[in-house]
Parts: sequence; structure tokens; C-alpha cells
Amino acid sequence: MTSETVERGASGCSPAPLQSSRIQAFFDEATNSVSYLVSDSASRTAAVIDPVLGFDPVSGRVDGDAAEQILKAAKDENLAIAWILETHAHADHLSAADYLKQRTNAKVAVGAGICRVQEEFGPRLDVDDIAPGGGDFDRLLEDGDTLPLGDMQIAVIATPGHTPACVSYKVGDAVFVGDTMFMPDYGTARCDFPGGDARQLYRSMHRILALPRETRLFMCHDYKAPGRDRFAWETTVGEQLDRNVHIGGGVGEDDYVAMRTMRDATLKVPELLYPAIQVNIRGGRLPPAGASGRRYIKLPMSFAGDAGA
Ligand SMILES: N[C@@H](CCC(=O)N[C@@H](CS)C(=O)NCC(=O)O)C(=O)O
Ligand SMILES: [Fe+2]
Repeated sequence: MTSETVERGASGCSPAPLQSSRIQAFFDEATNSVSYLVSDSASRTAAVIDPVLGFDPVSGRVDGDAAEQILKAAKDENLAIAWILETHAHADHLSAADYLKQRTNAKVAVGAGICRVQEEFGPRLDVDDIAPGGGDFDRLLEDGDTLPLGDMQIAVIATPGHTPACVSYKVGDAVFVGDTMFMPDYGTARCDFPGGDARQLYRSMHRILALPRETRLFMCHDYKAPGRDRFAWETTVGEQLDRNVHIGGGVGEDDYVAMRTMRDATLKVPELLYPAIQVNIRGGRLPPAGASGRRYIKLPMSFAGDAGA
């Protein structure tokens, strides 16, 4: 789907030169995911947030079409991609982090909580080639860390709850919130994956919502919402506080946890959960080739009524 561009000053402090970031969004309709290319206009340095690798679970075919669009946009703007940033180990689509890393000099970063996700899912999915200490990623991020983006900085805000590895990235007046909140008319992210916690998500969301009301928030997914016929991925702190259907208007923590727990009990396993996790806990690398020279995704089997994977 079309990409959209936004330009905004990140710091207006006179007499220092105005820093400005440019944000381009790329919507992947197959997985309802949004990837971003964020750049520092002065230095032509960019970060890619949450790139998607195409995957057809029926044929096993992988494609880099969405990632190529981002590479083209970066090339058109003469941008050097310095960072590939994951907001979390996605459970619903494969990450193109490694695909992009092979084609750029960029470093892949993720929240340090990824180690917990790897420990949880590695044995369940028979993934035995995980590098120790999060070594499948170039950088493990903690709350409060900053990453250079040319003359600007990317601030890391730990926002666990949907998963333990969830982080949000703040660049100037924009925050890439990953799977915390969705658009105000859709609500918030599920908390029923291993290591997920609705109470923790509530607190994480309120850390973001403590920022100034005009702070721009960029979503990681959009599923539309009843009554809305267009995809959307940008909103503000003020709009979320006023009218997010799950937390807006001052919904309290206990009420939120009760609502989230009830809703999560109704949700299905994401269609690409097992392929996505196997690739994403490897930093976006595909599984190593088997004896045949081909790569395989594993699907854990269970009988109905069993606990499953
Ligand atoms: N139907 C989608 C579901 C994707 C899904 O579970 N998305 C997560 C984010 S990874 C979520 O928080 N969904 C919230 C909801 O559906 O209420 C799929 O199969 O991929
Ligand atoms: Fe997610």
C-alpha cells in the first residue's frame, strides 16, 4: 500500500539549527503491519522500524518485496540506513531485519527482553541454533538507552506487556509504539502470548501517555475498526487519552486488565505465529538448511485439548 511522508521539526530551540526527522510509513496489507523509514534530514541517516518479510505458509515462499520498497525509498532519498529496529519479536509476520542487514551496513536492535522470548520459544519450537546472550542481534536495548541517528537521537522506552521484549522508540516528537496501543477506535494489543501481561501493558501505555498531548504516535498494526473503511496508523497522545476504546477517558488498571483478559480469551492463534517466531527470535534469519539443502519451518503438533506449543 502507499507510503506516506511526514515532516516535523524535532527541536525548535533557537539558535541551534532546527533538527528535522522525516517519517515514511509502509503498510503491508497481508499482515496489517506498518513499517517505518525514519531519517535525519541533515545527515541523511535513517532507521527502519519493524520491516516485514513476505511469507506464504502454503507454498513456503519468502519474498523481500516490502523490504525492497523501503530500500528503494532510502535510495531515492539518498539515505544511509544505520539501524534496523524491532519493537518486539512479532508473532504475526516474519521480520525482514536480516534481509535488510544483508543489503545495508545497518545494525539490528531489539529490546533486551528478547532473551526471555528466545528461552520461552526456542525449546518449544525446537530452535537450537540461537546464539547465546541475544547474539542474533547486534544490540540489545534497555529502557533509557539512546541510539544516534545522525544529528538526532532515538530514545528507547521499554513498553512490555504484549511481550517481554517490547520497546517503543521516540524520535523528536514522534513515538513508534509497537504493539501497545492501536488506533483509538481499535484499542490495544493482546497480552496472552507467553510472557505477556495486561497489567504491565497498561503501565507501559501510560508511560507513553504521560508525554505531551501533541506527541505523535505511530502504530505497528492497523486492522481498521468497525465503521472505518481506511487503514490508519498515526494518532496523538491526546487522542488516545480522550477516546481510545480500551483505555481512553480514564479507564483504570483493574478494569483494563479485566477487559483485556476477557477479550484475549476469544482471540485465535495468529496465522503465522510459528513461522514468525522461528525466524524472528533468530533476528530475522531463516532456519539453517537441512540435509537436503532446503530450509524448513517447524509446526509443533498437538491433539485438541492438549496444551499445545
Ligand atoms: N488475525 C491476525 C491476528 C493478529 C494478532 O493477534 N495481532 C496482535 C498483535 S501481534 C494483537 O494484539 N491483536 C489485537 C486484537 O486482535 O485484538 C493474524 O492471524 O495474524
Ligand atoms: Fe505483536
